[in-house]
Amino acid sequence: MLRPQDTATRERKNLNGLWAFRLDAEGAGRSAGWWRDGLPAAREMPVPASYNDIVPDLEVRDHVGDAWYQTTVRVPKGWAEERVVLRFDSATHRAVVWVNDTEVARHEGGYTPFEADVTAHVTPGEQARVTVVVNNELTWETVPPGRIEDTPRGRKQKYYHDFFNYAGLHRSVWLYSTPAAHVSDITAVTGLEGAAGTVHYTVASESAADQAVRVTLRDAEGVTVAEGEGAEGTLRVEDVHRWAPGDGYLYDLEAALVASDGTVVDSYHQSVGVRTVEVDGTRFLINGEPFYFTGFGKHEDAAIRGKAHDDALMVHDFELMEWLGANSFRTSHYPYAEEVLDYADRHGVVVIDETAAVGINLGLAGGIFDDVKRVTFSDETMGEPLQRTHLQAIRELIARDKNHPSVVLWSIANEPESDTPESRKYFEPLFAEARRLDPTRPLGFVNVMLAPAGKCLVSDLADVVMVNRYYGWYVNTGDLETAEAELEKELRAWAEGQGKPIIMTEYGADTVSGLHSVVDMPWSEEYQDRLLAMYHRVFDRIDAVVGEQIWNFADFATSPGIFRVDGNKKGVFTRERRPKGTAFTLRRRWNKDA
Ligand code: GCB
Repeated sequence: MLRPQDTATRERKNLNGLWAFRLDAEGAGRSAGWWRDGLPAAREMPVPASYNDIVPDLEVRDHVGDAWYQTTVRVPKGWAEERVVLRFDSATHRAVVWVNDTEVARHEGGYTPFEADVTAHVTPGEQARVTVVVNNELTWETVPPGRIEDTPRGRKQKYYHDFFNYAGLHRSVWLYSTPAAHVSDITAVTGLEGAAGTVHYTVASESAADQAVRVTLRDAEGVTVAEGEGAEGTLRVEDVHRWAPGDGYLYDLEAALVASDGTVVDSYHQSVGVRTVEVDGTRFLINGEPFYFTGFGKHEDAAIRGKAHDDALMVHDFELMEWLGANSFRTSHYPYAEEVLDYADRHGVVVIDETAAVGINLGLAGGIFDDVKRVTFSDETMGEPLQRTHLQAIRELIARDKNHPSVVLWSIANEPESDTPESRKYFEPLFAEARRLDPTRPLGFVNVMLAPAGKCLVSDLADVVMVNRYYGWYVNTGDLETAEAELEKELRAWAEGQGKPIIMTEYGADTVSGLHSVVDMPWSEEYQDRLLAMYHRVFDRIDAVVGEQIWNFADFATSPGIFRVDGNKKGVFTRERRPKGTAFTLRRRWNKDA
């Protein structure tokens, strides 16, 4: 699905702003037809934003069920001959959309876009009413999964992941136009042949028989460097400027649909970074050169706005990562806004791109997130329906992000159960589908401490070993000496057992900003600093370790619990993005000039 663009043949109108809003825990709106009659007793709600923290009311914060949004938009007069499309960059976790009285779209999954051709339902020059009901329930069939409990105080959402279940319209909403005949998808796969680069392109379109595809590749100065005819082909660029970590050089691939008389019917611009990615033994290669990941697991998370995309926050986070010398991050634990990947493309930041499949592990849940111990994979819990949703989530992630040069590795789940035959059966088809959809990128999942080297039955399906480890925090708490020995032993076992590159995708310690101690005291700033330094010593002793991504970039909101003090505090920055002491140590490790 191509994103809305302003081009010579397309226009877009952003629908962000204040919408009418109404929670509907009883589900009354669907039977009463609120899309027809308007939202009763509505309040105003910003889009994009999570609704949870906007209103100082626990009923809103902990709402379970439907939330209705409504606005009106005037369709530009000039779109009379055009195809008109309504697009949601995301709706967390699912939505039904109406334009005026007609249902136009339904979508499952909170972090990928969806759209509807609404040409037949709107009149250019006139207003249209847009209504969307967003539902935030997590069940055994959703990604991420969860469970709803009936309590005397109403329905309560339980889930098995460690971040707050923010919901609402988190990203932009667009109305946009395309010509009736239009380019509908572009795939660009790049390669290197010595100093030359290749761009294999495939352009899908809905077009008439006498219309042909023409592609033009321009460099960053706008100079044409290659041209092609037809829906598929390979372009060659001599002396190519490669996309590389720290050098986000992009070419512009214009795909045009051209009529037999030479008229350009539609034109779409796709940016392309020419680079290769591969795994060779225990090395992770970008453009044939070994790459070492430094950076973080992050969250889309901030005060007030929750999980909403925000350009100011995004640029600030990237600037802080650059200040530290971080070269990469993981989109833990869901696909981030597309603006984030665009920024990473332009700035040469490397991304591990993850689905929203987090919490597929009831072994972790017992006692921490849940009061009862349950079996992860079963007909009563996580079974085939979840697997189907997960497959769809993988398809939508790869379809959305396949052209981003910054994305070098897919992560198809975070910390699932992976040490049982059932888990292997669950994951085999997921790996197969991801490989079929994108044979060009390495593939992996993030392994949990409960399934260490030798016990994990899923890792051999992956190209890279990604592990989250908490030696010195959840185990060996306060004892960094034992933690160091245990960590080294396990990493060596992974290196010998798998012979693949290892990325430590999480390690860290909860740290209260301003708490100090002269001894190894968990929660203090010094303990975080010393724990990270201990991990770094171990990584530097093991060749197969090709990456270190600290948990977490910043403190973030979680559901309330006795393990969390106003959220998870493993950030190197506070939630307000103020540095903890360890930021300065990291800056010296990662940014050799600092
Ligand atoms: C993990 C999870 C992450 C948690 C983290 C923690 O392993 O992947 O979502 O926030 O541990 O701090 O416990």
